[in-house]
Amino acid sequence: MSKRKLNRRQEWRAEKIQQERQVRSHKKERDLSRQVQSGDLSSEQHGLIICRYSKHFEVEALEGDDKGSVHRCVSRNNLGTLVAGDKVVWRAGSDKTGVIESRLERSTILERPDNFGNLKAVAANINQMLIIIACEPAPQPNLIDRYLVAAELMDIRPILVLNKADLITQGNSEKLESLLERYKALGYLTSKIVSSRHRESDLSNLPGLVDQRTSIVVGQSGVGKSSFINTLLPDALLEVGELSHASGEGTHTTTKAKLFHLPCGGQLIDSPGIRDFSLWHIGIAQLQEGFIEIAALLGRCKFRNCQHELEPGCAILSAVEDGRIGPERFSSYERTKEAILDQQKR
Ligand SMILES: Nc1nc2c(ncn2[C@@H]2O[C@H](COP(=O)(O)OP(=O)(O)OP(=O)(O)O)[C@@H](O)[C@H]2O)c(=O)[nH]1
Ligand SMILES: [Mg+2]
Ligand SMILES: [Zn+2]
Repeated sequence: MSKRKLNRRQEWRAEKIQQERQVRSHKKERDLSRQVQSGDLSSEQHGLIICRYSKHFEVEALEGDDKGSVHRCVSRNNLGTLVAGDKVVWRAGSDKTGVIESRLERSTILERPDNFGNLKAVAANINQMLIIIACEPAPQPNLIDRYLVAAELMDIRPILVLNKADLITQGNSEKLESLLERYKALGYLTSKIVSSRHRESDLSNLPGLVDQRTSIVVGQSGVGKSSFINTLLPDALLEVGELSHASGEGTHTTTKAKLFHLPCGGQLIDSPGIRDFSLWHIGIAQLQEGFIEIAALLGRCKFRNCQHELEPGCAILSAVEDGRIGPERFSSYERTKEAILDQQKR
């Protein structure tokens, strides 16, 4: 079969799939309207998205007699992406089902580009980011910095949390301590969990940091994000995966962001560990704002359009030279800048 013919056929198939989708979506809308008219659905109320599955959502009732119960809901068409943490208007149906009618405005949204460069929402209305690191898989400072940039740009508080402290040895402690110290020196909060695998873990300093906040738990696959939530909330029963024997990396066990309530009043959102939290969607000016020690010096260079690369009188390069900006952070900034510029050229 010629390539052209194959392409036509593929086009026809894509069109057909599109038409079928439209028919299905019209039918769904018609059925939902019929259910509302026949009184099968409750009046509108506020709800919270706990988790998004491929075709439905877990929605928690935020008001009424049913407050706190979780319903399996479908959504009306054209609501855009709904993610864990989104507040919605919905109607309850029978047997813990329901229909999402609209989404309320978000205070924050964490987004990241997927491997194809499309921006994907991860979680909404968060006001804190717990960046989990561990001795294994080994921390990637550039990834930590990218998360920090995302938190800075969202204007939410990041906390660096060292997990798997039970695996800290004389051999690896110095490196981990100096990594944490670097971020502490920048003014970031850091915390240590003795072990998220053992119930008797010392998590006592964490509640103060997480209560009354909605925190997204992020970090490389395998650092123990889900284990950490299971320890705080044994009923969460999140799936936990061994590290790969071959690579020592995590095996991408968690695939969906999911929200949990803490007894102390806060919320935690577990998220899938990713290989590369890209920042392709932001500009260089935003990147500079996200590195707080660089942001503090913006506007102080001799030339107004200074690129902080080779220019004389550059306030940032001179801070790198005399150690006010650490070499690791600056090279991390340069690496991320290159990645963003590379992506923009494509
Ligand atoms: N020694 C030790 N192992 C831990 C600790 N916390 C988690 N682990 C182990 O680390 C591995 C990965 O844990 P997960 O909780 O699945 O990690 P995750 O960050 O949720 O990984 P993804 O869902 O893939 O992003 C599992 O084998 C856990 O048993 C800890 O505090 N100490
Ligand atoms: Mg997980
Ligand atoms: Zn400069």
